[in-house]
Amino acid sequence: MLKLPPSYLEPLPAAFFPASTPLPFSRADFGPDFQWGASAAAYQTEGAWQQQGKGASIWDDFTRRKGTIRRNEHGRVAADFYNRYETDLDLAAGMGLTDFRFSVAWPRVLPEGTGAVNRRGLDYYDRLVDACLERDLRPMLTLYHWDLPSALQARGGWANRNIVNWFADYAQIVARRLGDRVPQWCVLNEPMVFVGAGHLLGIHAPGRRHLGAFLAAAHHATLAQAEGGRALRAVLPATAQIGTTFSCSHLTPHRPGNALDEAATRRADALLNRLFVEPTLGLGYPVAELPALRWLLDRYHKPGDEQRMTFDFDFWGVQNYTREVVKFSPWLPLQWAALVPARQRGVPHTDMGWEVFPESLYQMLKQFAAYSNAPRLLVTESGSAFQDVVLDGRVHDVARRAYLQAATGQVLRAKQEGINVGGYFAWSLTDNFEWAEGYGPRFGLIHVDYETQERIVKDSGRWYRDFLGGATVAAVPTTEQAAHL
Ligand code: IFM
Repeated sequence: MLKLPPSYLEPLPAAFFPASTPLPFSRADFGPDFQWGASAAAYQTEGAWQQQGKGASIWDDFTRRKGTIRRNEHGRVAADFYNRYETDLDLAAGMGLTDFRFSVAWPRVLPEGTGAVNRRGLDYYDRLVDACLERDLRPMLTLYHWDLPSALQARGGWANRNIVNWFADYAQIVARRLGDRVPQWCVLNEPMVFVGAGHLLGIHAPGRRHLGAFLAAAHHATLAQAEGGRALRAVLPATAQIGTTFSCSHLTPHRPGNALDEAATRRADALLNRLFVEPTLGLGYPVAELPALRWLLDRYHKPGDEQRMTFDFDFWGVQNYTREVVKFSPWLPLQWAALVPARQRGVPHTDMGWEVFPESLYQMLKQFAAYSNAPRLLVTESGSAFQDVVLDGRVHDVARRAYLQAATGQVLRAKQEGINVGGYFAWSLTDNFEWAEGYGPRFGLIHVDYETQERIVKDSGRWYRDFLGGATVAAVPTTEQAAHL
């Protein structure tokens, strides 16, 4: 018998419907130039891991190690986007999206990370860009969404300072080929995640658990972020928009007013929300809140790096999924702060275990916009994972749809307060490989049957289409209504 997930059976909790949503609202409230997109990433969607000269990436290696990924899954086929991109772009265009964000797999272009270019790899991205343009989808290209060439990992990867030059060279190879048609570029995807989860927690590739490797990788990613921006600017047309993306979460203390928890929250904020942002502005690292960063400065920082870490990005990509609640913890030496999981707090959460808290997006837009020289903001990722069921050819993903409405409402709230936010990109266009969680969590607006590769636009995707077509979000649904959305 078909087992229905809770979001199909029970009314959605009030967390999905923040009272702060500026109702009613429609696309027109965001203005004619607002960008409406969906995002994707190479390793999570492309598959084709050995096709047409692609080299190995650290995710090809990491997923081969038993026990690293749920059910030992991997991205060798994924959503087969490499072979099915035209179908997926047709569906994206059918939803009325104005933009599509994808990433380039570095080892597809440079199988050894440096040196000989794999022409067929670059040709693929050339075709992909043209396919976007043919459908009136403005392409946004991310240079690094975590799939480092294995050959570079063998030389130390992000822990080796030479990566700054390797990355800048790669950036220019891609920009020289595609710069005439790609108007918007993201240098890195969420450095805090690939540096932290990959080098300190060991739960993402390359699977290291080493404080020194973490600090080295953090510094080199910060340098590469700015150097990558400069490398792009040197070869792209003057009209190209160059940005980079940051993961972020609004943070609140577990016990408001408690001095230890409040201080722990400030430390966690420095680590999770400020570490990679402030150096770009010339503010350096948040050493006052995170004294452990002095080791980074002593060991890896060279004269002139303060300046090298700066770059005047045209936009910052804000990537938000939840908030975090922080408490003091004497056991975590880097920040003496622990995140209290949503399950432990008994609050509504997604399939990732992340609290449903759409207002976090508003809070983070506000926090980033508060820097005096902050560039334009784009929400380059926002979304939610819930279990889906295919019933008579439809996916009634009530929860994801409600989350999408709430998140876009929070963006409008920020915009109406004067925050310079110019776009919203849902994560993700299709279901895909969710890193250490494998194929379990589904974030897509489009359902993927991984056996047949059949696609179904979910109700969330249908709602996005209607909204982009002019439909109004009229009222905060009551919980009873929500069950029948
Ligand atoms: O799937 C990831 C994506 O690769 C980076 N940002 C967060 C998403 C959800 O975990």
